[in-house]
Amino acid sequence: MMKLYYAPGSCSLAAHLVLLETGLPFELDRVDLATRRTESGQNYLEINPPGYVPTLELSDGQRVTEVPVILQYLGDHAPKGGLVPPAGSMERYRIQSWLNFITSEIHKGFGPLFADDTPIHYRPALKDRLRQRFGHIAAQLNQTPYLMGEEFSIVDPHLWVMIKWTRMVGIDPDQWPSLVAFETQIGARPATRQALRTEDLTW
Ligand SMILES: N[C@@H](CCC(=O)N[C@@H](CS)C(=O)NCC(=O)O)C(=O)O
Repeated sequence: MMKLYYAPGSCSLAAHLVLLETGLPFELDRVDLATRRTESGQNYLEINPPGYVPTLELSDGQRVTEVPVILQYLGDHAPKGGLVPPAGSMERYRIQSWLNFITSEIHKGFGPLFADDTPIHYRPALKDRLRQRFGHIAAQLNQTPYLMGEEFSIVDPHLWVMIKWTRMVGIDPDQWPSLVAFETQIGARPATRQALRTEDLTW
């Protein structure tokens, strides 16, 4: 069975959501990011040397790392398919552009806003940059219900976690009604409800 190493409410939630969407069997192992130990008693640095979550461990022990790659692995192996366009298609490159945009332009933009040691005067510029990036996302969601168009895909849970984070750092998503509609829609999916219960989140 596959295993996901995760920390509640972190970016690993995107992988947790997509795992549930696929219907594939999996187990969870919670990582304490302060001590780098897992709930099952392993040294997490031996599993993923940079020490961050998520890591997806396959049933044969091989490991897949980095959120955009884990999501694509899961989409490619979803028994019913339909969660990611086929490799080599133009649509696959399009979803990779979104995944990369979210991971590098949005996800990594949050890091300094969550850190206590970021100088206070630097925060407004960080938030402005993120607002500009979310504006780009909102422009797409003004046209289509999901990032890739009319159908839900692996990139939507990734985006959903990022929208949830905006509220934690004082960026008001209400300025983008299409983003809030998307947030409500993804938040109501059975997989999302289940993941939030399991991770004990009251989002
Ligand atoms: N490039 C990595 C980044 C993962 C990442 O930033 N994980 C955060 C949680 S959202 C983490 O574990 N941070 C703890 C640390 O870096 O020590 C990926 O895409 O998987």
